[in-house]
Amino acid sequence: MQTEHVEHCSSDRVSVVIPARNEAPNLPHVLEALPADLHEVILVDGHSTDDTIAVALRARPDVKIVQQTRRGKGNALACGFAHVTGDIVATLDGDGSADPAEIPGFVAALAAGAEFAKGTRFDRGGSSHDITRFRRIGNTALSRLVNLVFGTAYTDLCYGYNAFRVQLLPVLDLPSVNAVSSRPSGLLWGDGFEIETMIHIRVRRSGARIAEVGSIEMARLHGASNLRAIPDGLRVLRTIVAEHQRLRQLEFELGREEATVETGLVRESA
Ligand SMILES: Nc1nc2c(ncn2[C@@H]2O[C@H](COP(=O)(O)OP(=O)(O)O)[C@@H](O)[C@H]2O)c(=O)[nH]1
Ligand SMILES: [Mg+2]
Repeated sequence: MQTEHVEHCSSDRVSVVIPARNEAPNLPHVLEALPADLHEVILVDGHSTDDTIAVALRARPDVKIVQQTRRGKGNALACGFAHVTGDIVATLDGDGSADPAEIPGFVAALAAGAEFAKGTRFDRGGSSHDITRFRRIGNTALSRLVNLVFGTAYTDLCYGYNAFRVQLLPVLDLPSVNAVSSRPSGLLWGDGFEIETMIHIRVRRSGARIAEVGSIEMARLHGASNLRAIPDGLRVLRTIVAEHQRLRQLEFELGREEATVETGLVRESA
């Protein structure tokens, strides 16, 4: 599927989506550091048991609070995307690890012609003060695997600081926010930390212009990461396999459609 290439114009409205689960001590820092002139700031609460919502509203009274429908960062992002009304979506974490002052750099990459500006901590001047050695090795290996399988040139597969044009939302085809999971975990595939991998593979498949943007990840300010390196790393690995199968299935269906049209077997009533 090829997306229509859309040119950036300076009047583009930037919507910021911030997933947050128990980030009350970190949110004032994040929200107060956001650049001026944003179209909207959407905070997706992950059933927080602390003061996340109250603190967010105090720090930024115009913040739009969205309650996520299931669990996990992926579901949080999908819920946030469903409320976006701007032209550009920027995603950043609410734990203080992502510098909001980098948003204009992402938007500039879109202005320069990219449709997806993908943050990288490992190229273009980026770095991380947050990632562990173990996670870094896993991320490098998984990035290489995706590059090999999907022909991408990603230097940081599992990073969620990105900006992209809203026209790309349909190609992400994320799990419906209204669906109910019958799994004991309460998650659908794509609801967890595999979300970045899913997005980066699907964007690639859409044919969108992708540009990597260097980003300096700071250490999370307070609290602990929700990510569990081994189970979540395995979810990423399974996502790569599942996306490869999905791609083959889509290509098979496309090929069958084309063959049907070519051989004149298409029926009016179909
Ligand atoms: N709404 C929501 N946000 C989440 C969830 N899990 C993680 N987050 C947020 O996603 C961002 C990144 O998560 P974090 O735990 O810091 O993972 P890490 O950065 O990969 O170590 C933070 O802002 C978290 O609060 C969730 O289940 N729901
Ligand atoms: Mg973090």
